[in-house]
Amino acid sequence: FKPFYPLLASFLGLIDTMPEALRQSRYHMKRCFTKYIEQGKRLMKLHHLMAEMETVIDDKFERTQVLEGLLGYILCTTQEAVVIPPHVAFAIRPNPGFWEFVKVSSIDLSVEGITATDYLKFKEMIVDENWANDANALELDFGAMDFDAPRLTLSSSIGNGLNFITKFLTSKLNGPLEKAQPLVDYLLSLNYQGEKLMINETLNTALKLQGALIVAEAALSLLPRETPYTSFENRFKEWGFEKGWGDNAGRVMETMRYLSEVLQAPDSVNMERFFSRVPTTFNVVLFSVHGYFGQADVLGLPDTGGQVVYVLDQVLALEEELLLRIKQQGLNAKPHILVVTRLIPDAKGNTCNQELEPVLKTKHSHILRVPFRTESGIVPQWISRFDIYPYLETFTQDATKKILEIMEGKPDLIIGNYTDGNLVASLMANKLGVTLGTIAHALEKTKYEDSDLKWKELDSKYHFSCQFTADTIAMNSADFIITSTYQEIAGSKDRPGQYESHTAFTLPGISRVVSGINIFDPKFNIASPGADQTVYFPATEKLKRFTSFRPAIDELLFSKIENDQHIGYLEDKKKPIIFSMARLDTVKNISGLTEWYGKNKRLRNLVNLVIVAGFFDPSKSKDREEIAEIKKMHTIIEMYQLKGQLRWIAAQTDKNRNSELYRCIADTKGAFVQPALYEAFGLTVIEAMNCGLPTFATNQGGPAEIIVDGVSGYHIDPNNGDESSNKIADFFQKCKEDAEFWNRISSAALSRIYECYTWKIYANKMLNMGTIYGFWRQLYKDQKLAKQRYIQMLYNLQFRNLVKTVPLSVSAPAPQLAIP
Ligand code: UDP
Ligand code: LCN
Repeated sequence: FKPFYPLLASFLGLIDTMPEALRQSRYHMKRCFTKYIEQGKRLMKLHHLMAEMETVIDDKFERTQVLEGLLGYILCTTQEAVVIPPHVAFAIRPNPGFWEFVKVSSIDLSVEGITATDYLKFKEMIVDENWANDANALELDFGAMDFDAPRLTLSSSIGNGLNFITKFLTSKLNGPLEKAQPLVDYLLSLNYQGEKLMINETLNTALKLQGALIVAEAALSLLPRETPYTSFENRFKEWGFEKGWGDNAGRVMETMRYLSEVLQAPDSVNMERFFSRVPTTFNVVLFSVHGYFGQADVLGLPDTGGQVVYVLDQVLALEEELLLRIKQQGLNAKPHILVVTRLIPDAKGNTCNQELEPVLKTKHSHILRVPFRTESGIVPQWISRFDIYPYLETFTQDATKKILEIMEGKPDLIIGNYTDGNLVASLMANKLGVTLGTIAHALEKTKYEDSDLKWKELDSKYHFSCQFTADTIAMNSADFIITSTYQEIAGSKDRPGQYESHTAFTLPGISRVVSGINIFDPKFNIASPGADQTVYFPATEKLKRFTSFRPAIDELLFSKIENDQHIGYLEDKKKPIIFSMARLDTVKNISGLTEWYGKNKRLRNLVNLVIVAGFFDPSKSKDREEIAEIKKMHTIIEMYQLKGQLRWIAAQTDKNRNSELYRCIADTKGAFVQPALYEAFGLTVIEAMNCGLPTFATNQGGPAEIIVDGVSGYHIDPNNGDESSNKIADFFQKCKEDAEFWNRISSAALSRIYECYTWKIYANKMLNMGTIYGFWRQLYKDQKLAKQRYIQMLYNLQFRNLVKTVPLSVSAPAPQLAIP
């Protein structure tokens, strides 16, 4: 994005105004900068800058003056600063996606605008001077491949790529009819198992197509709407039309009208309508590689959380939408969705050792499991997602072979999930020339502070050198990227987004990524997941309720017995329950919630607390973080004497029973609390709201977008426990005073879900993406190819070497595979 920076600089005028700002409080600033450089080379965050400013300017009024002035604004928009005496370089982010870099001299306070490259070099000086000064250090610049591709310009449009592309296509096809030729060529390329769809060579120019559409529309207008396509199929074929326009005269006429409008004078409404009718997608491959990936008894196993739920629900929704579309297109085709994951011979009693397993509640979808293979044979054991890289290349080859065999040809769409799935999906899509969508769920980079600069410290444990390179490869290979929320891409006013953090970063000694991804690229699309509404439905839908689980749930919640399923008990069973359910990771902050509750007498008087998480015996866990959390929970329970008011239930794997548990909590007029320190999306929030539970969820991450604070639920600040627990207490106090209040929040939560967070909305958007980005990649073929070549070089020369640094897991001889 090099040309972008000067534009932004003049637009915002930051660089021009900084000397003036500094002049305003020159004396104080001089002292501040002297303080900043005092400790030598280091990286400072905004709160460090502010804290040190406070120690230097002790007069509150003067400080306020400095902070209220322009310099204050600049400092407040600083994300980080690099101190290399006598200079301090600032990375400034005035708005989501907009970055500026400036260097200030602490000697004369002179200011210089610098490029991202220079800023990164500055940063590298802290950890590796040789690398920073190496004139030939490897720089990755994906922006250099962008040529004339259109980009969004408004922060507010980020994540709305499909809409932008549709508008852009409109202008691209506008003008003389010949400009629509790429669309004609695209339609000519459509087929199902070799059989042509939509049009044949008779209509190989836009002029011929336009003429034929007029004739066809006139003929259709004479037919009753319900006339089946088969009754006029032969006549249409003679004119050059093939199947796919619709199942009856009415639908065919609508589809033809949309296209006629587009050919006459393209507009984005008709363009979108037309593309949503085009039959392009029948076979879909979804990669979700690390496991355990199964349909039962896997949740709660390491690395196995919401992603599995998401992918399985996605399959149901996609198949349903595909079946509907195919029927409406008048085709006999069968959609086939394959979820491809790794086969784990040592399956711990679940089905992860089966090669092919039908996806429950679907007609044509399967889980395909392909084992990891090394020179010594099949890898029998589970492998952490952080250590998975050495197996992925062979896995891709084996999986591709198997997929082509099962599908009897190439898929129409490939979707990756998480770093490993996205990398494998990229390799396969690049090889086969298939449209590719990627989904991250949660990118790891922003979870650990300065994880790029300090990669060497973390690499033996997390292998971030592989992960960040793989993520960069996948993001740039993808034709479209699906995110669950806006913040995932572009963060918030104060916090950069997960994708945004890949704009410019550095792995000293490996590569300086001067432009890793551009979040203004229209490939980004927000399509939020939902929850399976046949399972997660409101507590008020009494007839549908899964009543058979009631005795078990009663026992779980209210029995006084302590065993390996539950500890603690609820003395006063009449009180409403606040409920939370998550993996027992530090980031989920379940122990934080327990402590807030312990400390807040008012809250303890109003409600009981029920937690579903992990297990109670630390010796049962292999995960260091989880062990620490288990111990912390026991300490808190003891310290605040919570038994009698708290029930801690071990991780629960039955989704039907869990849904009834949410509803039983709703019966107590309780609430769901999601207190995570950071949550990428938060499926439990969606599940709870679907069951009509008022929900309090973290303001750090996705949930802040799902809930409109004070309307459809509440935001809580995980870093301010007192404020959060009081907010929950205020709610229950209010519910005591106004019997209708609970119902109002419950209904608003449901309305919010039905408007924005359903799988139906998701599947519809996703299939439209498959079609429109499929056309888009044909339009920008040359650019796509250039990028692919660059990516291939990066993969071959860089990534493969990084992978060699990841040790293979020690494996016992492979046991017999259980292939049905
Ligand atoms: N879950 C579960 N049992 C548990 C904990 C969680 O079934 O003991 C399910 C929960 O219902 C949700 C998923 O696991 O469907 C967790 O997804 P979320 O997005 O909340 O978090 P993640 O684990 O992916 O970080
Ligand atoms: C991973 C996470 O951490 C959650 O926030 C998401 O809800 C889940 O994946 C599904 O996308």
